[in-house]
Amino acid sequence: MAVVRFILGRIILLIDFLTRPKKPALSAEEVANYAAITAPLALYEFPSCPFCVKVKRHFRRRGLEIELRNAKKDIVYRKQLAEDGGKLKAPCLRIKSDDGSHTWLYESDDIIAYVDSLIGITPPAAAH
Ligand SMILES: N[C@@H](CCC(=O)N[C@@H](CS)C(=O)NCC(=O)O)C(=O)O
Repeated sequence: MAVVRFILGRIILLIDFLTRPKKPALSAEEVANYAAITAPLALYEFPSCPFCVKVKRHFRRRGLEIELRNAKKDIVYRKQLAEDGGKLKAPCLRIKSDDGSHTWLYESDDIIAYVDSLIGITPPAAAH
């Protein structure tokens, strides 16, 4: 099972590499603005997890540089994710508040919606 997971993970990384979305052309002001917005954020990830890859591709598509923390390899990040976040599950976005406390946001779709909301992009209203 571990071998199958390993091979699938490699395939996911290869497909991601071959089809990686282009970064948008941002003005210097947008780059500085986005850097300030994303400074309090860190994405806890398992690098070959398809949900993590989806989120990272979205960051790239938007031109967002968000710190990545490999919770598969790094035992400190792994412990933080499990104990402070509450679940050893990825992706998870750690959001630092002004008072130094952290909020942990799980679910790839919620992370995508959250970062979009930070840069003023709201999802289209659902059709009725
Ligand atoms: N619905 C979640 C699925 C995330 C997920 O299943 N991640 C896997 C890695 S690919 C995981 O962390 N599994 C461990 C667990 O569920 O406890 C999302 O979209 O983020």
